[in-house]
Formats: sequence, structure tokens, C-alpha cells
Amino acid sequence: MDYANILVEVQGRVGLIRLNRPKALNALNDDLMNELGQALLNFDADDAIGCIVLTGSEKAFAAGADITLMANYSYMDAYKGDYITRNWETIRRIRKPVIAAVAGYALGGGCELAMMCDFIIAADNAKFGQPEIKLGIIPGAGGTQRLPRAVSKAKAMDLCLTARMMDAAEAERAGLVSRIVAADKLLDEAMDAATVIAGMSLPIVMMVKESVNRAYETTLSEGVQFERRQFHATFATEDQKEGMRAFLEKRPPNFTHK
Ligand code: CO8
Repeated sequence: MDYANILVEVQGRVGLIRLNRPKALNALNDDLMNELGQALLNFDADDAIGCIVLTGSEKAFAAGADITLMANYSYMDAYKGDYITRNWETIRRIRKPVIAAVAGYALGGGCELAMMCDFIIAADNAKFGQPEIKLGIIPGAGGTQRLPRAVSKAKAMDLCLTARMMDAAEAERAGLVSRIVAADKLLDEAMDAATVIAGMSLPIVMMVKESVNRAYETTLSEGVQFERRQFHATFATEDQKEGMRAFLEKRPPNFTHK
């Protein structure tokens, strides 16, 4: 499939998507979000793919939603047209893990997009922020909701109210990113992590993702109950038999994703 705003490739069992609007620092518009959604759904439906990596360029993961597009919006354009936002949530429907590999700017919608991924690996030059307030708007894709859950209310308020950027080190201390790597190693590190995940049993990987995400949607006791049921369900898989047999036979497992 041909895309104009993203580049898509497959390496082993990993699907790689690069945001590719370099002249606008990967600013997110409707076309890009449509293509991203389609590429994610295609990888999710492809049995040969076990994990997905989403990245941008060395200068920008994404510098936010496209301001030229929004500048003359009316309320009705935003509300009734639902431009930009209408395909925004596709990423939440993806059942396989999506790793954000973030170098450079991840601002506004770019930061929100990274936060919708399952975890973020950051280059040492990464900068995160929710600068919408400087434009006279507020975050519109989870910045006021996912950021406090990721980094605490204090830091989320600080970032959303002052529009300041947070560097990679601060983002790691705050819990927004899982690891920091040198910028020139970012993609290798993200692809390596994705390859490790893609080598695990796919149904079990999906159960892990679903269970961890449940922690953000429910009470602790409901979440633990959900986890317990998923744990029980793992014993219905062939990969559980293979994983435990391989351990006892002191050999690597050969998962068949069943
Ligand atoms: N939209 C459109 N174009 C952009 C954007 C953007 N968000 N960011 C950068 N660009 C363009 C610039 O206009 C410039 O274009 P040109 O060369 O034609 O003048 C080009 O990219 C390069 O940018 P700069 O020259 O500004 O590069 P600098 O290195 O000087 O600065 C910055 C980089 C600091 C990233 C700067 O470009 C900047 O501040 N960008 C805007 C960041 C921002 O405010 N982001 C938030 C946008 S609002 C938002 O994301 C709301 C999300 C709502 C989501 C709702 C959907 C569900």
C-alpha cells in the first residue's frame, strides 16, 4: 500500500512505521492520521507481525497537530467535522504492542501520540511538552489525562500550564519513558526490544498488554481479578505447554503463537 505521510516496512516479525512529513516536523494532519491508523490496523491483522514500532525523524517524533490546519477552525469545524480527532483513537484498538521510539520534539499531539503507545523509548535529544496553552487551546488527545497518570499531577500541571519542554532525562525520572538511549542508537534499541517481544507468544503478549492497560481503567480488586482470569486462560494455550516444557528441557522455547 502506498502512503504519502508515513513510511512502512517490516523487519522480521516487527512492523515499523515512520512518520514522514519532515518539512513540518511531522505535524499531524488528517491524512497522516488516516494513514497511520490504516498501517496500524494492517499490522494488527497480520499474523506475521508480533510487535510494532512507531517513530519519527531525528529532529522530531511529531511537533504536534498541524497548526496551519487548525488556525482558522470554527467550533463547528472542530466539533462537527471532528477533523484530526476522528481517527486519533485507532491506536487504542491495536491489540499488539506498539513501542514509540522518540527522538527530538514530541509536543502537543506528538506527545499525546507517544503516550498512546504502550511504552516510550527516548533518544537523549528527546523533548516532551504540551505547549497548546501558548496557542490558546488545551491538549485535545489525552494530554491532560494520560500525562498526569504517567508523570504525576504536579509535573503534568507544570507542563500543561507553562508550556515548557521536558528533556529525556527529566521524562525518564518522571516515569514517562522506559529508557533513554543515544540518538543514533534509538531505532536499533527500539527494534531490538520489539524483536524480543515479537519472539514471545503473541496471544500471551496480547494478554499482558490487555491486563496492564486494565490497571488504568478499573479498581485494583477488579484489575487483579481480571489478571487472575487471564492468567488462568494462559493454560489453554499451546505456548504455555511449550514454554514450560522448554524450561524443563533447558532449551529455548519455540512458540507457535497458539
Ligand atoms: N504544525 C504545523 N507546522 C509546524 C508545526 C506544527 N505543529 N511544528 C512545526 N511546524 C513547521 C514550522 O512552521 C516550520 O515550517 P516552515 O519551514 O514552512 O516555516 C517547520 O515545521 C520547521 O519548524 P521551525 O522552523 O519552527 O523549527 P524550529 O527548530 O525553529 O522549532 C519547534 C521547532 C520548537 C518544534 C517549533 O516548530 C514549534 O514550536 N512548533 C509548534 C509546537 C506546538 O505548538 N505543538 C502543539 C500543536 S497543537 C496540538 O498538537 C494540539 C493537539 C490536539 C490533538 C487533537 C487531536 C485529537
